[in-house]
Amino acid sequence: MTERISLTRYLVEQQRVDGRIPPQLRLLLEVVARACKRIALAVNKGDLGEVMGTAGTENVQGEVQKKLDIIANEVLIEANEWGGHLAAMASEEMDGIYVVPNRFPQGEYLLMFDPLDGSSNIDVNVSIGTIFSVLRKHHDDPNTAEPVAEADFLQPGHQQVAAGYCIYGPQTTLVLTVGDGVAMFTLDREQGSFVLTRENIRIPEDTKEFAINMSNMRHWDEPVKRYIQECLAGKEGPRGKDFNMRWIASMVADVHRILMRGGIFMYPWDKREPNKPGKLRLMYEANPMGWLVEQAGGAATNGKQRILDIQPTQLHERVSVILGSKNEVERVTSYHSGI
Ligand code: P6P
Repeated sequence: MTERISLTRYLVEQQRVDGRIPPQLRLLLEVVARACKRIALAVNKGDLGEVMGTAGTENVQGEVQKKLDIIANEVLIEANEWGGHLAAMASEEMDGIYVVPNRFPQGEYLLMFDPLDGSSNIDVNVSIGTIFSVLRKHHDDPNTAEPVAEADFLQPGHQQVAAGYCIYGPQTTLVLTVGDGVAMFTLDREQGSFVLTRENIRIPEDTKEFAINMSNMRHWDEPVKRYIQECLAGKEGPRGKDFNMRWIASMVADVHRILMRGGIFMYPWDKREPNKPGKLRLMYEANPMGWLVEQAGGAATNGKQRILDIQPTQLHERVSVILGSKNEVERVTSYHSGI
């Protein structure tokens, strides 16, 4: 039987190939992977552990926090703060940035994460996941002595140096890019390590499967309504083919399906909260997922522009998200420009 390549060996060999993964970034990615293994253990306990239900608190988004949201957040903070690879972290579950305490050395990277995305699915045993994104602290002036601040995080998504997610489903699977394609690592529970199971993942440019929360249809803007109505019209309609629909209400699970077999995922702006550009967060949901999708040959826009080109103005900024099979994303985006 051919020996499986571990995550560590993959990262070391990638570093040898093109130097994309300097030692500090390799350490960061291995520490995040180890944290995800610990989160998986907590998630897998379910009712057997003291981890289910709500924590009785709200996050900065005003959302009720699940116990596991807080556990996952603490696991990621504790795993990453001492290694000397990070200057600071930011999380959906924390109002401001978390600067690495003075008792530890500071590194050059910034780590952002949604520690447990899809947490509305925790109590019903549906796949959830951790999403992470890595930036350099001072992208413009690496030599500055300025202390790290929230403004350092406000970089467009095309400046990410690594991004990925870990999905806690029937398998625990880490999906990662450092800018040279997308690789997938499945947790081998007997060894206790992530092993390479797929690389150079590609998203088909066309699809017959869309993912959107249809209950919001009456609130959508016209271009989104037009696209979905054409999909629903099927063979007899302008698309000339029938479509299937999926909505797991867990972005990690919906995006993973798209990376595995294609599709389009949409969480567009809607008029329920007209002052918000969308529901999902730019820095630690749309940017990492958008880069993964692009690295796999797909596309990711907010309906008007490439998500990775959006200049953030605040840490918890929201965004409209249309991502997946390239030709479908381009079609929806063209409808937004009136074509
Ligand atoms: P809705 C989960 O809370 C999340 O942030 C994404 O993972 C998911 O795609 C979306 O919200 C689901 O939202 O409104 O369908 O429950």
